Amino acid sequence: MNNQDIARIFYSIAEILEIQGENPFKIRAYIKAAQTVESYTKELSEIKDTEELKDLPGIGEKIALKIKELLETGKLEMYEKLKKSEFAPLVELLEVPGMGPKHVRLVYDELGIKTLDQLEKAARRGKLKELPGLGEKTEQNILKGIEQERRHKERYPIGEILPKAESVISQLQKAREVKDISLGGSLRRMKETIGDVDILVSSLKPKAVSDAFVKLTEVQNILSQGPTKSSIVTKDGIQMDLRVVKPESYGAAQHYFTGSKAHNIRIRSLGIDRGLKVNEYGVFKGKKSVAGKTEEEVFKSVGLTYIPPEMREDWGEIEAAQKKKLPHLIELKDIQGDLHIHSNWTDGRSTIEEMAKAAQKIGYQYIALCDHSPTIGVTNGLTPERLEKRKKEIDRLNRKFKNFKILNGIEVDIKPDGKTDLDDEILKKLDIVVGAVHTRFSLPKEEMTRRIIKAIENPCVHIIAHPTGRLLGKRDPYEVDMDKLLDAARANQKIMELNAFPARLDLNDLHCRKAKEKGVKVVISTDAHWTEHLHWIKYGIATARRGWLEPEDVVNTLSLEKLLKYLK
Ligand code: DGT
Ligand code: CA
Ligand code: CA
Repeated sequence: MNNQDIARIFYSIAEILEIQGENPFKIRAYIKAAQTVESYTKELSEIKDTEELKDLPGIGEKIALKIKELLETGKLEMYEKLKKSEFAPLVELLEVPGMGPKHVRLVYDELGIKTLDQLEKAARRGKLKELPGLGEKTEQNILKGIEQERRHKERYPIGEILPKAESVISQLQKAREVKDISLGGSLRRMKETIGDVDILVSSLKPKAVSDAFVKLTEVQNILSQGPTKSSIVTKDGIQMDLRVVKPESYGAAQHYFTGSKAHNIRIRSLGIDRGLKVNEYGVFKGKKSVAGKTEEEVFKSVGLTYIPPEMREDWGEIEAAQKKKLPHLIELKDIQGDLHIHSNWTDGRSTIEEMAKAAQKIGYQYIALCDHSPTIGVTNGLTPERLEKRKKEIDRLNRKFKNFKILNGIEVDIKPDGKTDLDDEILKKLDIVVGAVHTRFSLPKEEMTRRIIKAIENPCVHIIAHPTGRLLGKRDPYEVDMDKLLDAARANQKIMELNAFPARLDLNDLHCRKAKEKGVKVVISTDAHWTEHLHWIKYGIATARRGWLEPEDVVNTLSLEKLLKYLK
């Protein structure tokens, strides 16, 4: 039972309780616990003492006992009972945007609807709008929601998949028969969404490896099993494909199964031009193998320098490698600080001091504390009075820390008319102002574009946060003209954020590339609401690398001194 398993069970409990109409506080408690557990970097199974569990945010006495039961027995009695409830199958309906627990109950109680298909049929026949409190418009929204849900279901956000895949890799790694192991496919290329997980192993004893694979506790069912290729579906419904190859083919197989398909086709045709056959077993001249052990060899055999996996999309990387003009992609170690951080002054979970300490531990020189402004409706948005108070706390901490600075910032809401939620007089006093849209996502494209450009033109605003507002797998981006936003950012010397929160990842990869081409600076920020979220920077780095960004394109690679100069 690992953290991901525990989180999945808590989310599932919350959903069933919601449909049962339980007390919202009880439901919140499970959701909070699930969020904590899933993003905690240490495995809970390594914590022996229940008391220690209670130190985690959102985990009290009762939940701690449930975690203990799960870790000790692999089961939770209360959950086993819940799963048998008549409402348990209805959770599928909750995934449809526009279907809250009340609606789910209503369509079940009145029409006996249990599945997405039944819901869709009823909506098409106009049965939903006849129900009390639903109406024509809701019915249409539900239909749209079903369509969106179906589309999103086909792929998973990378943040949901990577921890699970890494856990599988670390388990397989322990098998003696495994020589080398790596991710392949879209996950190795760090695409924002993933269809299935590909894992590649080199071994002299392939059967032992595939046996270990299909016996993992994650496995729900086995789709196929053979010495070189096996596929399973996990309990979360994720397909994982394993390939086992001989050590002399490892590099060629790694290259082939990393893809993308479009990139592979180009490489193969470069091979053909040189009289070489490139496939997953190696690179061959007639029957003779000329490369295959490492990826470097494979690239070299077709006249290329090594291309990092994140770039392998046939988006120009092959031409760049031919000319030896590949960019020097940004890396984790280039990041000097995080410029979009929350604390428990609004909806964050950690204190300012905890956030600062955690950032310092990573090796950062600075963070910018950007709690929310008043109107967005999160708990306790910062009024001018509370901003003053928070400033005192920041000053106190800054006196305490050495070689580290907490910048006094805000994430200020951009209202539908493009004005900021706090007046310029107040914003002017801050070190850094991050503007963001949190409401009225449905504005027409032109209005939304105008709204954000107005914020870009506001001299008090430094950064535009999560510029498309999407939530991967949940909410489509709002309609906005990114070219115009980037042009405005360039003209006003403003910074565009690449939000590393794994459900956001916007700017996306292609936006990053466009920003670079247009000469717009990017900041990679986590939007962390808890110390553990600071590590999500890796998803931002991956997206930036997919967008060909180099350290000099990203402002939070600057030292504190240079950053402060830049912000002025
Ligand atoms: P996904 O799973 O939809 O997120 O995307 P990928 O890229 O992981 O695709 P997947 O899992 O179907 O295949 C893994 C890799 O295997 C893919 O990136 C490239 C390689 N591959 C699969 N099918 C073909 C093919 O027909 N031709 C070539 N050249 N490569 C292929
Ligand atoms: Ca895949
Ligand atoms: Ca696959």
